[in-house]
Amino acid sequence: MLCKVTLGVLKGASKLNVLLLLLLLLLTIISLNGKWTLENSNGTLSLPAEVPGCVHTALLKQGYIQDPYYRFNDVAYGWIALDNWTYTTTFTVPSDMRAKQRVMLVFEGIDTISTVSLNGAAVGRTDNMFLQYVRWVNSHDPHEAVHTSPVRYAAQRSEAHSYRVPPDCPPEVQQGQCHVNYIRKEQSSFSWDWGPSFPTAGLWKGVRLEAYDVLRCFTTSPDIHPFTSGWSLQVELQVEVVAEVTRGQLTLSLPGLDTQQTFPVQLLPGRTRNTYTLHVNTSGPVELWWPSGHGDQPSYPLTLQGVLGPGLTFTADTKVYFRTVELVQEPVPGSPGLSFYFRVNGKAVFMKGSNWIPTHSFQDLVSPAGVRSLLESAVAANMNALRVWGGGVYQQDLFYSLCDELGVMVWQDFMFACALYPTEEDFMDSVREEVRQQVRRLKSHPSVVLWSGNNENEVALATNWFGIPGPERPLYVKDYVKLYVDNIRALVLEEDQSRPFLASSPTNGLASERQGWVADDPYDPRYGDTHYYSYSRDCWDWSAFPRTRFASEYGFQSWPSFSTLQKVSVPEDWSWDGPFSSHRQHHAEGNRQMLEQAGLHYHLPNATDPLRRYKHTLYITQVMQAQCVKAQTEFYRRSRSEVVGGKGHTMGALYWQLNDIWQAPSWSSIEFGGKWKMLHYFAQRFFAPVLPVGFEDGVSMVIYAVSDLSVDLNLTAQVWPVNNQTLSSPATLVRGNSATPIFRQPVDALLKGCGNCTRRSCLLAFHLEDNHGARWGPGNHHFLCSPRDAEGIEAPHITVRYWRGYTVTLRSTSVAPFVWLDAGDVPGRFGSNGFLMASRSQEVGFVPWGPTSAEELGRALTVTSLRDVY
Ligand code: BMA
Repeated sequence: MLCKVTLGVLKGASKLNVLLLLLLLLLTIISLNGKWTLENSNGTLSLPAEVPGCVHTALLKQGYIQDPYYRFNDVAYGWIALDNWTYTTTFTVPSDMRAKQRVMLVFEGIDTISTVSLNGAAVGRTDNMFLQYVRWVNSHDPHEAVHTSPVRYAAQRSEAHSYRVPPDCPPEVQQGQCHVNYIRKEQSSFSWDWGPSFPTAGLWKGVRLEAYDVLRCFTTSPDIHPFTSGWSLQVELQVEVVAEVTRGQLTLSLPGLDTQQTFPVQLLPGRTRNTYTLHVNTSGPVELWWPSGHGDQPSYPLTLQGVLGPGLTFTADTKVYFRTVELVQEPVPGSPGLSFYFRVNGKAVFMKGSNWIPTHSFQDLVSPAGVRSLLESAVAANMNALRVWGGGVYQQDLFYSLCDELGVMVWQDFMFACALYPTEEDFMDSVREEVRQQVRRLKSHPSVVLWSGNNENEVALATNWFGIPGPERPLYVKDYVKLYVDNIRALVLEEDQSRPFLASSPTNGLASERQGWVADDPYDPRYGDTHYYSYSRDCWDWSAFPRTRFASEYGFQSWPSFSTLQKVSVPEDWSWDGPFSSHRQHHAEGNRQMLEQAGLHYHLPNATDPLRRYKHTLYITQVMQAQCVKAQTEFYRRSRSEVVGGKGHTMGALYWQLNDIWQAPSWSSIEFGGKWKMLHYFAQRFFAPVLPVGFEDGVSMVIYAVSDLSVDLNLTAQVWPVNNQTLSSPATLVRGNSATPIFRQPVDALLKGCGNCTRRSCLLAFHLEDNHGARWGPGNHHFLCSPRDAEGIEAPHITVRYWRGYTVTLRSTSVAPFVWLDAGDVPGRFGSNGFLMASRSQEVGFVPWGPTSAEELGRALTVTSLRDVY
């Protein structure tokens, strides 16, 4: 769909409400956000359209289409992406603005292929949704218009290419569009294995006019450099100067650190970047930014004041944070490979978290509150890191500011995923500009700890995903190196030396580099990071997991809750085998895989009432997912301090995936709309700073104490129930930042010790305690058999009582595994869930996210436990 932008005559004004940092006196700004007119190619549709926005949301708001997420609408509305669309607005500019020497038209983001014209004359052409476009509109710079939809454009580019750049099309089950790798646009917008195909078009970010006489400052980006005896701050001032040569001075102040310095300034005409190094006064302590769980996130205000002659001043305020980050790849004692971990402020940090995908198909519908809620949910689940995955979009500024404030480390991919890419010159030019702009925009955020070239493209080449014949392989490897190494990496190193760069994920890192950037086996657990998925192997068997240095992706699918699905479906859709269930499932065989994995350990739902059975099936997929990801994550966390068979020293666990783009089955732990799945409650526990992890090793039951704390602890494992008594391990020194074996006993002996216990009638619960009897971390448990084979799980009588607002009290007459509270549509989350309840009462708090009442919660609340499903 062509996104052709036509602007009217320069007259009149509306005031701008958005501006990043700067400027006084020098710049006049008019926002062109608001109502534009949108028209399709043959003029049969003409409607008001909000900017920022996109064609789909404009059609939705004007009632031309229903909710695109409703039932099968994603396919029904495929026509939108095949048409060409024109956005038009008319505005007037006040005379004082017209009197300025320069008038610039600034588009924060255009999605994607468009020609921009002003008063009928083309002023620019766009082909990359990740770019900000700035056009000097005093003179005309006509371009030929490319009138095509993103889908048609991608097809034409592929057609015109001298050789095939795979994949051509997504798997059929995704019902998506082809050749997305030819267009610099959100790659998942043509469909993904968790998302619909909505190839959007539109002005997805703001539009404004800027006018100035002498100088336009467009960014300042402080960059922190530690040096041996202190800290220095590099402040970059990017300016566009109209006057001949501008001289003056610039004062940089960090009042919180008693630091101020004035620099002589000489600005040359045109667009330049000027760097000033401020040496921070370190006579007092500089407080460091730490990842969540390791310390606070203090910031210092920084002000810039420029004086460029009488009456010509500018000021800017921003925040700076101090931290260092290194990606450590060095020999590991007793192991043939290299380590792979992040050292922040000199401290090795185990990364705990997940992968972030686009939160909506229509970026203009992403709300700040939604972004905040997801990030707060991540931190509430004890995460300290998120990977912004390369098939989506570079996130909005707010995302990174919140990550700074919350202590979330960001592994930032560049937006290339699961494909090979073309490298002809116009494509590369566009990519180079994208990298430059994004690095400049984001590099002042302490949260961003890594740049990474792409998602899975090294492994796609190495393991030949696309069946490239041997003799042609060098051509594709050459393209790969050209794109990610010779261009992206080179640019990143030029723009930002303050954080590490990786070419791909997964990768062997330095070892991949030595093999010409494409390793024979990028999944080698002894190097770099790994992605590991197996849906058919029993996820309770930890020996199946790679003992990797760093797990940057792993996961299992589940379905979202009934209340989430209900919003986009009708009663006839509520069956596991029906068309709706297969339509929403974009991962081939996904529904079958979920039930097969669940069937290994749980009874599958067999209620005669179809709706009850459907709801139980959704529930059982969440149970399966939560328990599988728990098993895998606990394996990674307990592997942090040991090397077994040359493998180990795992220092990261980022499961796939945090959030959803729509209401459908996926690997997420949070549903579209923000509701936590069972997995997210589990994550809160399995990512706890101190955690007991239990597993069977041969004939023995083993418990490790995992600690992310800086302090050492003296702990015992309290294992229960054995003969109705607690069994204590001897006190063991658990060092900070380590995983320490603390308990080992043959399972047989444990069972003998408890009288009539068998694997089927008994499970082990345990927690950690210090010598004052204080508990450290959450309790944990270990199943000695599958719940499916367990004896004596009775139908629990779970009664719910409320009192004191949102506190729910549950009572159970017997042990009830996987108790699940669901508050339906009431937005909020439970404080902590007792998933394994003994016959005692338990209080669970509910944290509402909006106005609600205890009565409303009471009406919505349902309780399910494993025994209910069979
Ligand atoms: C990965 C990701 C995504 C995908 C996920 C689940 O490898 O990078 O491409 O959605 O697996 O299949």
